[in-house]
Amino acid sequence: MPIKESELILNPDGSVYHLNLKPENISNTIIFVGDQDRVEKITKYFDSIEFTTQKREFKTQTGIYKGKRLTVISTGIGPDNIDIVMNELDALVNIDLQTRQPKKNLTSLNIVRVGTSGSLQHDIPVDSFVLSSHGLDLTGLLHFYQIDPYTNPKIESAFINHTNWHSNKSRPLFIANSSTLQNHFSSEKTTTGITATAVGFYGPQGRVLRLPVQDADLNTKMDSFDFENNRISNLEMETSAIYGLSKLLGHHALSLNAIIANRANGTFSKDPKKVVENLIIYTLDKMITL
Ligand code: R1P
Repeated sequence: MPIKESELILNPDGSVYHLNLKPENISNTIIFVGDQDRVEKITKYFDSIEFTTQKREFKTQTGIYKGKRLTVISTGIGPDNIDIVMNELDALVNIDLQTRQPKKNLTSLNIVRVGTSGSLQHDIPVDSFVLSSHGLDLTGLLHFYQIDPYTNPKIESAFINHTNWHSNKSRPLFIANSSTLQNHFSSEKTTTGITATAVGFYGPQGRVLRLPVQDADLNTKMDSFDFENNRISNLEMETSAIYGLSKLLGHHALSLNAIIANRANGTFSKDPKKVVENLIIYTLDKMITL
């Protein structure tokens, strides 16, 4: 049965609905950024750019960096956008858009997020790079899929007990990165840790302006969580969704984070643009040999 028009929506030119992309517009090696203005901060290093499009917060450019064809896409903020980006990218490579049937031979994309993030640990300072070993999903998104085979119940139960996690909130999930990409991108310049992914910027990350939060101690409890020497290093809004959907769809994913704030000691980078720039250059140079 072909996938119905209401489920896989295509634009009149045949491109996928939100990303405005056709299969030929993307490389199998993709960089995700949050901010659409960060796309050109990456592609300004390219030798050539063959394709550019933007719809809403989803800006895409594809080109050549030192002989390697790469695509850079902005995902906007949050896991809800990741649901759109991952499903539509997968459709581009793994569904025949003419027949609306899944392909027999599936393609695995390599996806690396270059993000900004706040550290939760005193000893992971601003201006450093964190490579996410796992995404700790606090968003609930992945429970809408058949995610069980990719979860880690032991560490999840330990986290639930440690934080006295409220049963009204969705069960936290620990989802691993691609070990192949971890091996390729880790170095003495990166600190490896678990990245917690929140579903919002304020309450879900413990920021109080006028609204009290359900658990005011959650960040402190995350900070002190330690499961067999695995610590939660940082907090942002996309990694676990990228990891979970990549596992489900058969893609390889890694999240690299420029630490611009340290929530444990209250510091903020004096030059956040510089640390992001440094991470971009680091990532691009590793991409060449991927
Ligand atoms: C919040 O300000 C945004 O910044 C962080 C969070 O994950 C969230 O998307 O990442 P990006 O700079 O990659 O968007």
